[in-house]
Amino acid sequence: MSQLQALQAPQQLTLALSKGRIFEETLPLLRAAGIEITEDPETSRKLILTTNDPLVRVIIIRASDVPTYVQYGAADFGVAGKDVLLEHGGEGLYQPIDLNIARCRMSVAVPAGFDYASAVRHGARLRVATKYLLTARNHFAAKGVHVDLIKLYGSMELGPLVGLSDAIVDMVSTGSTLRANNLVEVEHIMDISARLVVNQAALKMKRGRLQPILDAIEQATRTTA
Ligand code: PRT
Ligand code: MG
Repeated sequence: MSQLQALQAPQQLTLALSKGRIFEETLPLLRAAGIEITEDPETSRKLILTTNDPLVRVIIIRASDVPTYVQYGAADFGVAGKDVLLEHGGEGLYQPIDLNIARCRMSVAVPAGFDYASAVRHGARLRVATKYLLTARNHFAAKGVHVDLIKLYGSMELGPLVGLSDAIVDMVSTGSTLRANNLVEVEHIMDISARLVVNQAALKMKRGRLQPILDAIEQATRTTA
């Protein structure tokens, strides 16, 4: 394809989403941009979903893989939590919109009887289990708390219950998972919400097609906030 043909060809867009809350909460924002996903990822095993717009498709991937697909241009844009973006680093990504969805907070939690404040005051070295190594390392370094971080991929809440760690760093939304496991929040690290991320090259090359979608989503985010 010549450069001129490439410029004139209709521009296919690929959007990266993860199943579950990100997918569910992104749907109304897409609808506001005139995009309806015509398949349900919960019942379909397909990894590429069609939409009412033949030039827009949606890929369904793990939440933590969304920044990677967008970074390399395998997806033009995607939706990912701030937690995931901080761990990824954001290289090659343009982050234009805080969608204000999938909201939660990142916190430090410990078993109910554990005196975290006193342990910290006495300079104890704490073992902390988390999926969020970078963010946790920055948090404890800024506070001067000595920690050994243990990388987990899920169910962080189990760590302190079986003696793997003294504390965890995880996402909290209603707090019911912590309560059910006899853990208490002792530090609020940051508020988390999902962001729309765009591949930097796609933003330049496909601006004509992308910008109206980004504008409609941004508008919808403001009216539903
Ligand atoms: O599940 P998977 O391992 O594939 O990846 P993931 O857990 O990263 O994906 P997903 O879909 O569960 O979460 C996607 C994004 O949603 C996260 O990156 C966060 O930005 C955001 N989010 C919002 C949450 C929560 N709320 C949340 N409550 N992510 C995880 N949780 C988990 C938390 O880890 C804990 O186990 O829910 C539990 C706590 O919930 P409460 O309501 O009991 O406090
Ligand atoms: Mg999950």
